Amino acid sequence: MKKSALQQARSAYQPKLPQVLKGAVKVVEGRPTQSVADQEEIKKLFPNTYGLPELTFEVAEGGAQGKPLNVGVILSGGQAPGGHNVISGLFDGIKSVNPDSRLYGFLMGPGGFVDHNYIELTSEIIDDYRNTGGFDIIGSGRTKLEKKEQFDKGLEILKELGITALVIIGGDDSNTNAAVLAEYYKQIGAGVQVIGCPKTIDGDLKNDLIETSFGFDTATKVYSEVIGNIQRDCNSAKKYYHFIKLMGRSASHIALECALQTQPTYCIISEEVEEKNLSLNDIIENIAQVIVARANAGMNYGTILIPEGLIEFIPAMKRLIAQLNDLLAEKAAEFGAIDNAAEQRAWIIEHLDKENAEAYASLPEGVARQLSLDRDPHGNVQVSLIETEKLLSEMVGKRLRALKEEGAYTGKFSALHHFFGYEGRCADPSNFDADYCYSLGFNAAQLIEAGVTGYMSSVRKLTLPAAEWVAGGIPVTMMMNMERRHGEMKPVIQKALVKLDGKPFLKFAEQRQNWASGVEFIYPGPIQYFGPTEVCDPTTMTLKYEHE
Ligand code: FBP
Repeated sequence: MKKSALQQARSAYQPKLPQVLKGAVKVVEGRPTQSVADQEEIKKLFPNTYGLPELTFEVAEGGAQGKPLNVGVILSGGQAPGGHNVISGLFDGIKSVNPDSRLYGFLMGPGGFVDHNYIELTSEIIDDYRNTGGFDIIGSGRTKLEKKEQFDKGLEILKELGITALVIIGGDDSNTNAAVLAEYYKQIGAGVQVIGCPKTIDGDLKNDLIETSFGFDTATKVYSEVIGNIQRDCNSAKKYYHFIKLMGRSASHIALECALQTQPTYCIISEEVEEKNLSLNDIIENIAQVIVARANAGMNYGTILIPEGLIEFIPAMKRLIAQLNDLLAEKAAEFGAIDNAAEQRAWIIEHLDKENAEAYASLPEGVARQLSLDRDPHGNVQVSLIETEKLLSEMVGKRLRALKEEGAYTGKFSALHHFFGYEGRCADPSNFDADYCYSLGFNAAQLIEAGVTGYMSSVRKLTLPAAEWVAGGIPVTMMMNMERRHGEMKPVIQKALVKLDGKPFLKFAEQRQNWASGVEFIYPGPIQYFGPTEVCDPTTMTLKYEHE
């Protein structure tokens, strides 16, 4: 494989591990856990893996060599920087238990597991991917692992290869599936442990014991770099409003973190829109008023950050999407038989209740159509395909024209559009993500050695130096509640949304008025891998404020 100069230099980086994982460990059991909600239902669905205790590793004396471990690994869902380091940490971790341990990677996500497509990950392969971005070492996919037939089919290949533990690196949906798989294998006595690792740039897989999902740090630094560059361009030419949509399917953690890093003119936080019961028109009016005030002060330029998931948080849209989800799940065949877009639109309007039909009919055709297209395999609307940044700028432009006619606006409005998502998902991991991911993988090997199943690898106290990080595991069932998916109630990991009473949001809310009325842009610049620790190693502002 041909490597860039940076890649060559970076491959020599030795990720930092928590001190506790550097030698033999002992397992300390904490209190038995409860799911975050719907305890009785979740307990019934997970009789073998519900209520397990939290686990923490502590340094042990001596430590004999363990038996070789045969482990399988799957990368599931959207890419996130650091996945390769989870795998290299896992590899080094199982080799530290016994040098004869073996690691198999299932290709292109959970589909590779079901279809028996795999490779053995040797040290030659692993060494080529240390500290690199991307998931290309084995590929990723979004096949939903949920049916007994898939579990049984996967078990055949695990048995054939002598694999007794499977590590699933994924977001909330994939770790939900990991928990279901762990429960099933325990129930049938398959002799296979299942361990999850918290991955997603979206940052919405977190709680007290999973302080952040991996990839969030790097992705937000990449987006902040480019937002900063745009802001400098904007401040130089002073002639454009940049509408910048940022990835993050549901929660607005990415937008909030980027706002804290770059201090844009305006940033929408979806969770606040929902809390304040704002309509699309309210959002437009708020942006238009900021633009009018800036024009009065002689500024016809600025940056506006828009979270990708916004549409689903506007209460009227949320009700519409919920009914659409059920309708399209229940009458999939009938809807699928209509092949003309205009007739599909008419069919939908006819089948929705009055309020939702009106909301649907009022949307620009492209956006309405997006809402009725295929869901991803987990039943989610594919919000990354909806061009919210264009929708908002068009509506703002229209409102400003009306204000101009009334004589209430005298400025000039020129808009440019950007969407940052895929640009950051495969970036080379920052030092933080390189260290965190390697530790998560190494720690997963210790959970396997401890013989547990249905746990997620947990490395915490992340604002301390890596040597002082705390390592252990938390039962995945602890993070679950019941939610409606594809028209049915299902156990799923509860998404962690932006907390409006949390420090990161409060810090943002405290400053945003100044950002809107002046020019307080920050230009963070690119991720640095070599240099002083205050430049190379800081965590996200979100993590910093959450821990203050
Ligand atoms: P995960 O939840 O699987 O980590 O993926 C997150 C994400 O990057 C979202 O931010 C985005 O909406 C979605 O994936 C895009 O999906 P796809 O990769 O299928 O285009």
